[in-house]
Amino acid sequence: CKMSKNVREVFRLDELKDDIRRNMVALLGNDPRSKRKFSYYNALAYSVRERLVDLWMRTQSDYYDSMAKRVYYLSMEFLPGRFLMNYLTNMGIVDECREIVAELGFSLEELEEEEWDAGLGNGGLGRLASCYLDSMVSQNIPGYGYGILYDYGIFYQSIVNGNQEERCDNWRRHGCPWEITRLDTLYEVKFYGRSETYYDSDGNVRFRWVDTENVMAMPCDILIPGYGCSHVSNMRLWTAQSSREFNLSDFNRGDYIGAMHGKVMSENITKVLYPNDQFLQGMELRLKQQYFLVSATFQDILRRYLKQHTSLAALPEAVAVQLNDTHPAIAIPELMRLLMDVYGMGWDVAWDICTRTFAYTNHTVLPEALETWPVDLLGRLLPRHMQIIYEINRRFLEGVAATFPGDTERLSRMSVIQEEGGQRVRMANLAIVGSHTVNGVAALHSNILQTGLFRDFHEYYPRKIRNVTNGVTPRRWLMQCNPALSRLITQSIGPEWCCNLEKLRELVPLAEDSAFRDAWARAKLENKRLLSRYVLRKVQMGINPNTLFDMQFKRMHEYKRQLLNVMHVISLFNRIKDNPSADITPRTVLFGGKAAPGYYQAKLIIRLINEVARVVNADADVAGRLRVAFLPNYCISQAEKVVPAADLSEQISTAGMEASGTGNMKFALNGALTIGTLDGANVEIMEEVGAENIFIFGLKAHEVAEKRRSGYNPREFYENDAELRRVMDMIGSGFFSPDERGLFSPVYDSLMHHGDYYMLMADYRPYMEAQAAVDALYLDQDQWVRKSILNAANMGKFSSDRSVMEYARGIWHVEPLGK
Ligand code: 26W
Repeated sequence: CKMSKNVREVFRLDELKDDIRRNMVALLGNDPRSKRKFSYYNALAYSVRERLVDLWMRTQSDYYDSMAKRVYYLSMEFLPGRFLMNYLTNMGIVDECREIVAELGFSLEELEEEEWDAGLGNGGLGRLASCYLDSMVSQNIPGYGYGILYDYGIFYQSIVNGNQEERCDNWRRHGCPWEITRLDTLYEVKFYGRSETYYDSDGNVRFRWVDTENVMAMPCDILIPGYGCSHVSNMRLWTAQSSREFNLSDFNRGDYIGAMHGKVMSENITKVLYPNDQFLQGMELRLKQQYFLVSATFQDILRRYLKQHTSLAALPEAVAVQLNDTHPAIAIPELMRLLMDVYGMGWDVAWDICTRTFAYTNHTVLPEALETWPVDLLGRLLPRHMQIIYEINRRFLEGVAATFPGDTERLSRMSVIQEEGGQRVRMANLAIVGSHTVNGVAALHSNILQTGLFRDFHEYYPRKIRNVTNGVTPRRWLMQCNPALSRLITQSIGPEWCCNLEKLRELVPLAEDSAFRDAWARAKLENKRLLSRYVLRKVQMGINPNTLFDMQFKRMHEYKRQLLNVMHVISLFNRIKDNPSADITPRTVLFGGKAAPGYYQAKLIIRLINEVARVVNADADVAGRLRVAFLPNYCISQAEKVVPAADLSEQISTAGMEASGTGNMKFALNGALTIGTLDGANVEIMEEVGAENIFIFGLKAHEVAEKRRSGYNPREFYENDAELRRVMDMIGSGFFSPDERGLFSPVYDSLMHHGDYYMLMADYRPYMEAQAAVDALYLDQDQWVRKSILNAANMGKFSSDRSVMEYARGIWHVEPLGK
């Protein structure tokens, strides 16, 4: 929409074909007559990228000249997915490019498939970071993403005999044409050593960090074009390089290899992404990764700042740093250290600068995901930071004690140092104390932070904890992934929706127009056909596009309750077996998601899905009415195929546990109806689309909390519900694992004997009833399609453009740069 008509000139499209051929030869060293798709993909990628470099440099000098305040989005994870179509979409040259590629003898789609998905994150948090970069640069907000360039991203998942197996994701093995490596920019990052006191020339006590082991950080930039390309920004990802100096003592002893050993080991820091989400594994290497990101990033931030300023006093006016969860929270003591030890400031001045610079986003309330680091580990790796953390805490607790005299319980709850069970640093407490603003990611979640997890802090700092509801970028998650629907929407209401998603409201009246409904249904069917072909390719299974596509795609976790979905599937199976001629709504139930490699129960649920699928899909009575499949290796590029094809989106976490969810937004935006609990952003989705257009069921967050307090008895539901009892007994007795009867006992036991922490038993019957309502509505296609339209039409709020503007105005205090 914002795109100027002269893209042909701006991007020299007349020369694109020649450039592709030139890059085939000059950059790739390939014969231009070769017909290898991979070579053409690369040559195209380089030819596209080179068209953005000028615009990127121009954007950077705009930032510089205007002295605009810049946003630094610090994240241990980014999930950008594939870049090619995103660049073309945001440059507005998809159609032109398709033609050019066709003249070279390829389809754009087949070249797109040559790209390896950049999986530098686990799930929601990483994808959110990438959506926010797209929205920042598309709205001319000067911002950068800072992260780590892992050699190995999230593992590649394959399914072997029904089980998840992990393979390494060697995503850069064949090179990555989007990376711009800055071989000449290197920063030194220090570890270990000790903190030493000395007196400066004025006789003041000062600290310095000495006898350190050093590693070099090298940046690699990936350009991020805004929609319409008026601005191009970048994410800067760091890789570890061995330091230039030798270990002299080894070297002098003639131990050349010994001296090299340490150098080689230091490059391990950025080797691999930790594949746990929502689970902390307190590994030293992980803490090293976090500090590596933070140290390199702050050297870069201060270097850039000091090009234009002589004093650091105005840092908070020029720099806003957003901490994406606590993973980069070591930045708080790091900035204190830099300001005091390197730039000579006193504590109070430094602390004021610090707290006006940082803001922290919390993404989870699960206790096992909250980061704490043993004091002895942190103190050994970062001795000076440990001193600073103690001092931050001492001053902080002094303030708390003055406000709440005598309340020692409160002091111990709020302390940055946890004392029970060996001293540990609570990173969330540190992040709250060191930030001016803390936010949750959906209204319900932020409320839970204020009244639950961070209640003490909310009482102490009544305005610090706020809400910014998550969003997703409509460019990737509608325009790019769903061309059929995008075309229809643009034909009907014009093209502005992709930069102003609220415009989708103009579709509301069209829901009553039967011709429009037909066109809408055709677009959905087209997407379902495409997905069916993909499913056939991936798992050699035919699925029928005319059935209800029921989808649950997200990380495997007990709280997300994929198991509840399986229990519904088993119940449907039983109903069909009991009454083979029953009139039931034909469904295809699809699952996808990775389990953390060490998460036994989540892996067992993957196995259960596959075994249930085996039984169901082989049964002649069921044929044509129920199919189940688990699609291996869920990732961004798979999501782009799955999301547009969904009829029903499963968002069924135990209320109070899913901070927001963003898959819920993507599905609804693409016209899926949601079946879900009142959890995370589902609450706000219901408010936007209307309670009559969504299937809400189950316990509410406060009811879950009450039940936990008053004693929850899952067996009661088992005893009073014959259908549930039968499902549980089938799982427990080995009906789905005849060769290994006890295989699924742990699943059975977790619900029946270990307290059913996630309350599946309580929500089973309400879920079954909501699913029955789904079945009934689907039979009335007119009504279903109407509601599908109303869902998409009312998703305006969930654009990441809105979220980013809320951060910009309310937290970062930055304005879009005028153009
Ligand atoms: C230390 C291990 C670890 C790693 C990642 C703990 C926690 C995480 C993330 C914070 C987990 C995560 O991705 N949370 C998700 O964040 C999304 C974006 O805000 C939300 O939509 C999801 O509800 C939330 O689960």
